[in-house]
Amino acid sequence: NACKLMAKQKVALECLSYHATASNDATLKLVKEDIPSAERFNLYSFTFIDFDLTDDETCKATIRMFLECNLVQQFHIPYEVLCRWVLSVKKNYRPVKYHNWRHALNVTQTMFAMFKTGKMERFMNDLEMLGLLVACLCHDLDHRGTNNAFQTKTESPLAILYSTSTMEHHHFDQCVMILNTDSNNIFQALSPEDYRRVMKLVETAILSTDLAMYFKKRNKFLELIDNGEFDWQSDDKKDLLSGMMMTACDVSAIAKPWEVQHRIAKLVADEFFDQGDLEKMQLKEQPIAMMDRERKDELPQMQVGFIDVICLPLYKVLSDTFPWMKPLYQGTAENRQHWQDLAEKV
Ligand code: 5BB
Ligand code: ZN
Repeated sequence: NACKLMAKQKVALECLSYHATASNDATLKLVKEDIPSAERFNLYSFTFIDFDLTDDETCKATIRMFLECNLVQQFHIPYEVLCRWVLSVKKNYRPVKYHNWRHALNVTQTMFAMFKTGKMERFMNDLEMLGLLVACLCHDLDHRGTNNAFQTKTESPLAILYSTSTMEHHHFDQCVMILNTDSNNIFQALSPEDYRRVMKLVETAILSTDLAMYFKKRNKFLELIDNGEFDWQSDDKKDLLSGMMMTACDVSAIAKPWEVQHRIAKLVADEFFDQGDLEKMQLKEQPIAMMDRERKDELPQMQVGFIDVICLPLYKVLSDTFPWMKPLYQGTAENRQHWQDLAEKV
């Protein structure tokens, strides 16, 4: 445990040089500005796209979702604190190719669209909706563009601190750190009981974005569905449902219109290749196919595999159980065809 303490110090020092909360100037500027309507941002649609939004507008879109769910009023979130928190979260994403602030926004927007257009709101109370939106926005905080296996292989301080779900634990830590920073605590008006509950919810939701957790939860979820479950009220059942929804949001780029999916897949691939380069140079190791630039021809086939093994089964069970989620299944099935066509061309 002396080891863990040292690791924790290293992580803290590393982060100190990077972490920053939003400036007062930026916060007050955002506070004064108008927040455009949800329609203007296309927030209710599963085909929302962030490409044409400025950084400023991405913050406003985020705030619009919290307003639209009535969470600001319901939980007495001071508006200035909400603005500062959104800016701080944005600031604590790194400019990596895929796991950046834009990814966080897209994941949050899919959760919002699931609540509203997907009609999942009826299974959640207000505190759970607040927790899930916060979890989505924070779920990849301080991502370095490298995965858990890389942390383990390089014996990074983070891997010493957390041996499983390494990065996900760190994302949650970062989330807590921002909330605990002056005037960033959007949960400040909550009762101690609600505060504890929402933090637990956020933690469970962020940890469930580890793919390893997803496979564990998926089997339990399928068992419930097979037993004809339709009451999602108990805490452990809602944990399962929330976990499935988090993963469904996390990979939802796969369900976007083809041109969008194609462009995002390139970003994912580029980030994987960057890790592969690090493995070649630092570790003198041969990276797996997915991270090997030399094998980029195999990308379409890998996307088909990703869709068949992870995405389609998830969207299938969700849309069979909750019919308004069908657009996610539909979009993914269409993209599968496109990737399959490309795979056969080579
Ligand atoms: C994913 C699991 N991994 C441990 C081994 C590789 N697989 S994979 O074969 O399904 C795969 C997925 C292979 C290549 C991929 O991308 C090539 C560009 C992907 C892939 N992953 N494709 C995507 O469009 C996306 Br989005 C992702 C998600 C990356 C983060 C994974 C987080 C999963 C949360 C449940
Ligand atoms: Zn993510």
